[in-house]
Amino acid sequence: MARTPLMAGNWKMNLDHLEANHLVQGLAMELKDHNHDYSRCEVLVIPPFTDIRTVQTIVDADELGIKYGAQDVSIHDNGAYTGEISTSMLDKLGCTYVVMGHSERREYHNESDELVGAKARKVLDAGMTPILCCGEALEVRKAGTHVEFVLGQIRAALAGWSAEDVAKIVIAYEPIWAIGTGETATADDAQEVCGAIRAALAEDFGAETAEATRVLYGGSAKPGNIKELMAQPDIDGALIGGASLKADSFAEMARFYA
Ligand code: 3PY
Repeated sequence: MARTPLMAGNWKMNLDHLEANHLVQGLAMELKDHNHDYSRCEVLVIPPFTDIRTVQTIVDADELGIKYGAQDVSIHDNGAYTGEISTSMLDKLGCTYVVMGHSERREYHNESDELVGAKARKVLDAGMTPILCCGEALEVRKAGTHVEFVLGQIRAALAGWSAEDVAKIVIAYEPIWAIGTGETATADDAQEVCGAIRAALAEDFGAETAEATRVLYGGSAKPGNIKELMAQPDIDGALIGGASLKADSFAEMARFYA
């Protein structure tokens, strides 16, 4: 079965609810003006928690094809966890995707592979799709052990998972040295790791699962490099930072196939 490409905009800690409103309206307009075919590329925005309700209202009111999700989630259901947000809270707001293990959370919040795996499990059990991030730092890349490192992150997070469940998740490869630096991995660099991820999924969970699981590239993806990235056989979309904050750039990336 062919994998549907996914263009996901990670807004990080940017935009208040008024700015979110403006961006989503602008994005919807851009996509509509170009007759965007959502069956050829899913479009997902991932705002801060405080903007989700605003995004939901716009998307529902105009029955837009744009999907929305969250940047993180708690592994707890409810209770005394100050500052945390549960899967059921996100699900009730209509979120369909949740990111976990972004390198900024791993670095600033000491998130381990095991915690990232537990978050992915929680999200899947709540009926949403996890976007599990992985990626190496510059030292690891320079040492030439990046493939091993990234596969280690994924294998630790997905230990004990069934092939059926793995096929439902999205994996996002984001080399840390390419995040917010303007440096992009070349399409060949990105394909090397995304291809290795798919080969490891085939080895661990079988060819059918590897064929079904979507693997995204992230890290300074922009309109200027998206076509080349999307031409790679194992890249099924992108997790986009800065370029997703502008309606025209993001919409242009979602139309990579045009
Ligand atoms: C980036 O493109 O910089 C990202 O971190 C996307 O998640």
